[in-house]
Amino acid sequence: MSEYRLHCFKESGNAYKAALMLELCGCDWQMVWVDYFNGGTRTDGFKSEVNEMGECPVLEHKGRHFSQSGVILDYLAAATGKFAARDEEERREILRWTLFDNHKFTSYFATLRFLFGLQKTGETPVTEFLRTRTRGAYAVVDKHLASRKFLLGDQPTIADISLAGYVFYKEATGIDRAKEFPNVEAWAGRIAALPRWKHPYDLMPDPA
Ligand SMILES: N[C@@H](CCC(=O)N[C@@H](CS)C(=O)NCC(=O)O)C(=O)O
Repeated sequence: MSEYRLHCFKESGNAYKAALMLELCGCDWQMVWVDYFNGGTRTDGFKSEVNEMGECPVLEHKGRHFSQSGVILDYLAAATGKFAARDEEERREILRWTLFDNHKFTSYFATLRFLFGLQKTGETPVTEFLRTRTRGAYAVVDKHLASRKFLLGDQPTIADISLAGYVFYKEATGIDRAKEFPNVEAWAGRIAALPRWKHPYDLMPDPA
């Protein structure tokens, strides 16, 4: 058995944050596929044995379970020493961007993609609301990245890995990222150029 086990599925960008970190750090890890689209995260067994919150990702390491991608990234940064804060100020800055990501940057985009790109709801008041909120969050990050290579400066940290959760999926959202948010587009290219980078659909394949 691998040192790390990650409960995940390929469509989950939140799970991708953890999978990408494990892969970029060269960790010995394996995926435990979760059948999310058939209710796999909502069963009593999953909630009692894996994660009471009923969500992926969940990281197993040394007999412990960790949920919430931000916590998993923090744990792995401490365990590997990679993509970590170098001082207290950076630690707070990583926390600031990770909270913003979980509340807005990932959250609105992921819900919009789920409805519009995967469930194919078509245009509804909800998708219009989510697209407006996504554009607002992306504009904040685009402006911040106008003068930096990565969120904290020249080096990527777990803050970048958190915000990168959903930026490589291509399902329709009605947003043209390259045109509307060129700095986010360029930053995503820099993440994809990191050694060992893989697309979420290659990193977390469905079981054979
Ligand atoms: N803030 C959480 C979000 C996790 C989350 O929303 N996971 C989704 C998959 S992307 C999930 O498992 N949802 C289960 C459900 O809604 O039933 C994190 O960053 O880990």
